[in-house]
Amino acid sequence: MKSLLNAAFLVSFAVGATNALANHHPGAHQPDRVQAPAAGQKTGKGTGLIQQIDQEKGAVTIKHGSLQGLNMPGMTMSFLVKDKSMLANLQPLQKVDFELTYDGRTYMITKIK
Ligand SMILES: [Cu+2]
Repeated sequence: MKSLLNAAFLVSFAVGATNALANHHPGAHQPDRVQAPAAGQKTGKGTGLIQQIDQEKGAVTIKHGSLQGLNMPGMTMSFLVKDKSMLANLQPLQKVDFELTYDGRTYMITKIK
């Protein structure tokens, strides 16, 4: 009985975590143990149009299509880049292909061109 309750608890937790990920703006911080086992860091890739570049912050705003691997629909949002030098050759309205990681909290572009 106890394990059944635990299972139900975990399932409802997992559903909550999945919903948060689908919205991709999790409201509350989720404890690390809630993350799917072996998920760790996820990777994804996508295509989009540069909207804005923030050299100081090391971020780029991209109007992107759905992201492969990350369950994210198309939208306009800001991403951090792994290295600010990656922003050097980018300009607004440029079409880019990019790869990124998601560690449960932060989306980080690792490749963009
Ligand atoms: Cu997005």
